[in-house]
Amino acid sequence: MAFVAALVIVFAAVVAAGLSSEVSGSQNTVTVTSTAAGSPGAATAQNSSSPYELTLVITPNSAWNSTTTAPQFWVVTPTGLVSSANISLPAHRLIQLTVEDLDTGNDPLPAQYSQVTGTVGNTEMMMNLTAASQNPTNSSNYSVVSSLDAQGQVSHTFTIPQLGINIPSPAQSVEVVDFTINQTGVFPWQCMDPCGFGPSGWLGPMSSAGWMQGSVTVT
Ligand SMILES: [Cu+2]
Repeated sequence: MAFVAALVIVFAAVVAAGLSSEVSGSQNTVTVTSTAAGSPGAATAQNSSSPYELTLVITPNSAWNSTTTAPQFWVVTPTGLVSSANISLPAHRLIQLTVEDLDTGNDPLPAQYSQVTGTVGNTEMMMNLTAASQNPTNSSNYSVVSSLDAQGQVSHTFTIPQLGINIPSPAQSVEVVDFTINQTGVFPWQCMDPCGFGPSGWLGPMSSAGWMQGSVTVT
């Protein structure tokens, strides 16, 4: 139940961070508790004896231009959202990544990217935001999964191909995973679910840093 309790805190942070203005008074406290120091460049700022925490949020309606919106990955920090174009992570240390997918639609994607890979157990803890918002202490709203339905259950992925890391997320969900990167370098990250523009879905956000791709610098 401790993990469920932790996810309830994450859920509270999601609400505080973006879904509701009613709880703005508690935003500072909640945000610091669950998303501390995920900012680029802050890879060594957290207590190194505990997991390094990185929180990403996918906003569904960022302004692509004056007439078009698109989904966009952001890094959540105690002081707000910052670009996901360049994400810093520590090498040789357990990383706990939370992906908050606030998007509302799913798109088919290649089956291999519906698998959870590169995480502890090759699994992710997945929270159904809709169900959990109605019954947050019901543990059945939090499931550990190793794969999703490639045809109808994936909204986006956070994928680092060179590291074998693939984390698929359904619309309106929160994922929590643990992984360790035992090398240093700069590695591209990419959403593998064609959520952009054009016939292929790969134009626009899918090929733009800070939207559906970017780089991860591991030091
Ligand atoms: Cu995407």
